[in-house]
Parts: sequence; structure tokens; C-alpha cells
Amino acid sequence: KPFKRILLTGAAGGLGKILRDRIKPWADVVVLSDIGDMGEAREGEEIVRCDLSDKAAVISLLEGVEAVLHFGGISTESNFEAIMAANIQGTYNLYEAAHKAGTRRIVFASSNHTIGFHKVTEVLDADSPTRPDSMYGISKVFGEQLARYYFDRTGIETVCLRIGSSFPEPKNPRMMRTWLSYDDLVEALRCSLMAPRVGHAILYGQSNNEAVWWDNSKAAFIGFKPKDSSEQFKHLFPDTGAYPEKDDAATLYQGGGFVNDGPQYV
Ligand code: NAI
Ligand code: 15L
Repeated sequence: KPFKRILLTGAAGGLGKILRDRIKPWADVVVLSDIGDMGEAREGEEIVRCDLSDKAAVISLLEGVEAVLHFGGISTESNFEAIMAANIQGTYNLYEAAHKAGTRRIVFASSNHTIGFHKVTEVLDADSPTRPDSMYGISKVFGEQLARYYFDRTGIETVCLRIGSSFPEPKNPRMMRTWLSYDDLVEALRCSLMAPRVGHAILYGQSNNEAVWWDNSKAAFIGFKPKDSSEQFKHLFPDTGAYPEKDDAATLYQGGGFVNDGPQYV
């Protein structure tokens, strides 16, 4: 197997549950971690209940870990204090612990909400300016920048995977653009872990959908070629011919409803 020991944070979450079995072929031991219940450890697994905001616990969690899939944290908009503990303090703890442990590579589950306030008429690439649409999105921008800093200072490599919408199927017309199938998610992670050099990279996590907002050509060295397409779900969202209201923020911006979530500023 390519690795002796890898760590999946957020293992009790929606994506963590899917990834748990799919990443097993990549390591002799997969360490699964979350604050939530992960059930019993199966063969080749170790389970460590750990709050990412607890620095001492995260330092011992990383011991001997060669690579990390960092999926733990708050995954939608919330209050800043909660996001600060789980996503900002938590991701800092992870990088500091990875540095101490000699971990070589991290795949950071970043999000399209780092760029959610770009309009749906724009096409973005890895160098487009961030434009977060929420405190949640801001925490992911922090994670991406932290990863860049740790690469420049310590050489830990990170692929920041800006996941679109990774669910069994798209739930609305927006997700026809942003959908990332579970198979393509696993392939993006495999490529991100196995590519010989990744440095600090930004990779958009989207399937091979018909209409897309994100161009991955600047991350071609990772070799990610999505195979699925949201077209198979086209029948779920028939075109009514009606145009969205011109002031409907959720259809004007790539972040969709996130641009309206949370506190309103007047
Ligand atoms: P989820 O909310 O189902 O899973 C997140 C997990 O992190 C949960 O099991 C939760 O208990 C754990 N967690 C939260 N705070 C923690 C803390 N302080 N310490 C330890 N664990 C903690 O979310 P999902 O959908 O599985 O997403 C996983 C990751 O991927 C998240 O980081 C999310 O931001 C990111 N992502 C997911 C997308 C999707 O379409 N599912 C899209 C973009 C990003
Ligand atoms: C995310 O970042 C969230 O974690 C996920 O629950 C979805 O809302 C997704 O973005 C999305 O934009 O569809």
C-alpha cells in the first residue's frame, strides 16, 4: 500500500462515512477521527475521538501520520465563535501537529464558498481572487492560506480541494453545475495524495458537468479527470423557461443560498 498510516478527520460526517471504506486500499492503517460517534474500528482502522480545537489531543493524533484528509469541522454557515474553534483553531492545530509529526501531505476539504460571491457568469481558476460568501467561507480561505504558509515555511504539501456539492445527486439547478459525485471525490483525493509533487495547489472539486464555473487547468499536474456528469439528473430540473428574479442573490452568485445565510448586515 502507498502509505503506512493516514488520517481522516471528520470521519463521522456525511463525506467521512463514504470515504471510510474507499480510502482503505491506500494505507496499512487509516486513523479515523471526529468528535462524533464512529462506531467500532474495523480491520485496518484506528478510531480516535478528538476535538480539533484541543491542541494537545491533535498533536498526539498526528503521531506517525504520513498524510491527512482533513474533512473535520463545521460544514455550513454558523456563528463565528463556533467556526473559529472548529475550523480556524482546529485547522491551525492540525498543521502545527503535522509539522511536529513530519507529515508530508494534506488534502484540505476546502469549499466553493471561498469564492461564493463571484457571479455565475464568471469562470474562475486557481488564481482567481477569493470572495467568501459566509463566515464559513472565510474560515476555508484561512485554511487555504494557512496551508500556503506551512508549505512555504515547512514544505508540507497541501491540495486545497474546493469541493462544489458532493452528495448522491444534485438537489437543485445550481448543483447541476457544482455537483461532485462520490466516485469523482475519491478520485480527486487519490490523485491529490499520489501525484509526485503538488506544492500548494487549488483544485476545484466538480464532476465532468456540462456547464461549469471552474477551470482546473492550473492544477493539471494533479491529473484529476472526473468521469461522472450531472447530466444524468437533468430530468429532475426541467427548464420552465422562467428567468430567475434579477435580484435573487441565490441564483446570481456561485455560492447560491450561502450569500443570504447567517447574519444580515445593513
Ligand atoms: P459534515 O458536517 O457531515 O461532517 C463534518 C464532520 O466534522 C462532522 O462529523 C463533525 O462531527 C466533525 N466536526 C465538527 N467540528 C469538529 C471538531 N471541533 N472537532 C472534530 N470534528 C469536528 O460535513 P460533510 O458534508 O461531510 O463535509 C466534510 C468536509 O468537506 C467539511 O470540512 C466541509 O466543509 C467540506 N465540504 C463539503 C462539501 C459537500 O458538498 N459535502 C462541499 C464543500 C466542502
Ligand atoms: C459546502 O461547503 C457545504 O459543506 C455543503 O453542505 C454544501 O452546502 C456545499 O458547500 C454547496 O455549496 O452545495
